[in-house]
Amino acid sequence: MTDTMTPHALRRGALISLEGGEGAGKTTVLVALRARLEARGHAVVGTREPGGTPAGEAIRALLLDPAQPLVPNTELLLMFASRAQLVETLVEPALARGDMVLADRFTDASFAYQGGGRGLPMGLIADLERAFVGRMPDFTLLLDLDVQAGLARARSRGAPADRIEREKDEFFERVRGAYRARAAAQPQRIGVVDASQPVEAVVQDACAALDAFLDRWNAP
Ligand code: T5A
Repeated sequence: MTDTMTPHALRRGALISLEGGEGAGKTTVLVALRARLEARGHAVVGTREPGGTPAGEAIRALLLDPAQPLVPNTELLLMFASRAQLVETLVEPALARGDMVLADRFTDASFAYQGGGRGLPMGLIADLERAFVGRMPDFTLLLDLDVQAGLARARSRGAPADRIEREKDEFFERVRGAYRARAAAQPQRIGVVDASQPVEAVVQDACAALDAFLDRWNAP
C-alpha cells in the first residue's frame, strides 16, 4: 500500500515544529510544509507559539509588547502558560484524532531564547517541559541563519520591532548557539536547514527532510 493510500484512521498524528532565529524564513517554509503534508494525505492543524489559542494570543500580545518590561522568569512562565493552554486544548486533541500538528515554534524556542538568550537554567526549562507539556515534538526543523542576515531580513519587512526583536545582537548569537547545540545533541529529532540559501532551495531542503521523517513515521 502506498503512503497516499493509507487510510487516515490508521495514521498516527505527529507534532512537527519549525524553529529558527529572527527572520529565518519560517513563514514561507510553513506554507510549503503544510502543502506537503496535505499532499501525502494528512489532516494538518497549524498553530504558533507563543499563541495559538485565544488565551495564548493574549499572552503573546503581552510578551511581545515593547512597552512591557518583563523580567526573564516572567517571560519564561508566560511562554509556558501559553504552551500549557495550547497543548491541552489543541495539540493533544489533534494528535488523538491522528492529525498532524504543524507548530511555528514549540519548546525548543524556550530552551534557545530563555535558556540561551536570557541565561535561565536549562534544567528549569526541562522541568517545566516535563510538568506542563509532557512531550517533545516528534520532528523539528531548524532554519539556521547568520544572526545579522536574519535581523536584516526581519527589519526589511518594515514592521516596528517587538519587545524581543529589540534585544542586542549578542542575545541572538546566544539563541542561535543554543538552537545549534540542541540540534547537534538530538540529530534524530532536529533537522537543520541552511536558511541562507534562496527561498526555493530552503523550501526544497525542508520538504526533503519532512519526507524522510514521514517515511520513518508511517513505516509499518
Ligand atoms: N519566543 C517564542 C521565545 O522567546 N520563547 C518561546 O518559547 C517562543 C515560542 C515570537 C517571538 O517569541 C520568541 C521568539 C520570537 O522572538 P515568532 O512569531 O515566531 O515568535 O516571531 P519571529 O521569529 O520574529 O518570526 P518572524 O516572522 O520574524 O520570522 P520568520 O517567520 O522566520 O521570517 P519570515 O518568513 O517572515 O521572513 C522574514 C523576511 O525574510 C524574507 C521574507 O520574504 C521576509 O521578508 N525571506 C527571505 N529572503 C531571502 N532569502 C530567503 N531564503 C528568505 N526567506 C524569507
